Amino acid sequence: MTRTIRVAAAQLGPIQREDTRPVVVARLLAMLREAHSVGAQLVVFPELALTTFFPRWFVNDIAEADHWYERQMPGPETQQLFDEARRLGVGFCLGYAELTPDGQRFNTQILVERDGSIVGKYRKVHIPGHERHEPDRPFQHAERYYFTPSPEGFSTWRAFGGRMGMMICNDRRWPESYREMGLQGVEMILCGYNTPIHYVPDPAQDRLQGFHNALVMQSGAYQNGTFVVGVAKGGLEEGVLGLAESSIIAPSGEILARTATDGDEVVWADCDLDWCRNYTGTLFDFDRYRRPEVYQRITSQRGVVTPE
Ligand code: CDT
Repeated sequence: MTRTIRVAAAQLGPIQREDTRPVVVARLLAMLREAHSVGAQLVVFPELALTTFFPRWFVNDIAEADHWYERQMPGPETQQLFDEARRLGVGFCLGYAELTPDGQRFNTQILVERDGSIVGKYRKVHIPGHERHEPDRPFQHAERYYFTPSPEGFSTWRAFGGRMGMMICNDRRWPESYREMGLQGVEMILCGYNTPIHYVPDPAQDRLQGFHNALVMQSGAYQNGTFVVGVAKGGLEEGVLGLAESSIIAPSGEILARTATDGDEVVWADCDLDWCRNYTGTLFDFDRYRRPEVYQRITSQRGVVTPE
């Protein structure tokens, strides 16, 4: 019996500041239906999929930003997505800004099963950018002001007939993210992203954004014998160009499907989860070949310490 899941990457084009939740949810619903019409069982949406990427603006009083966050999930404006998922029998993964009842702010992603139930919630671990207003920048990337880094780390969930994991945007650049899930037997990692093409601290990296995006996700997939589904919010959003190039990557590291535009676009691939064993049972048989006893710096040390 094969464990093949047809997964869709539902890339979003830009969401402008004035776009309301109902307008955005209608776009998500259209892609959910399109993915269902081609037989997808799971639809992956990007990071912060309900709003524009608001950390590009700074507000002195963070309460002024409360309207970008969800206090409930599902809430009155997102309930429709859950209802439609249940009606169609298609699951989804959705990124959004979360404001908890005790006032904590997280960059969050949920996994919803085909019956409309939430099976997993992940809060972003690696928060990039800066904490304070940097007026000399052409645009802000103040994620470290708007979001608390999750203390919960990386989990995996049994769902869609396999073991699923989640990470968000900047997490995909860190090998620890994949390995934490690899050590839990992950078979498919779902990752939404918002990646400005212009990297303000070092513009020499701008031309490499697409290369680095593929490099980290393809190597993370291969080195951990897992599928990776990377889904962008791309295109020109409030004057800032975001990388598109959403992709579905096999445990071999090969790209199975990739978007061709930087707008709303659905691409899909059939993912046989048993393919993972070809890697986790051979070259990357962790139990046989890993050497955690000589990797101690990885968890005991944060920054670089140069030996004398
Ligand atoms: N959203 C997000 O995490 N974006 C980052 C941009 C890094 S530059 C501040 C990324 O890694 O793509």
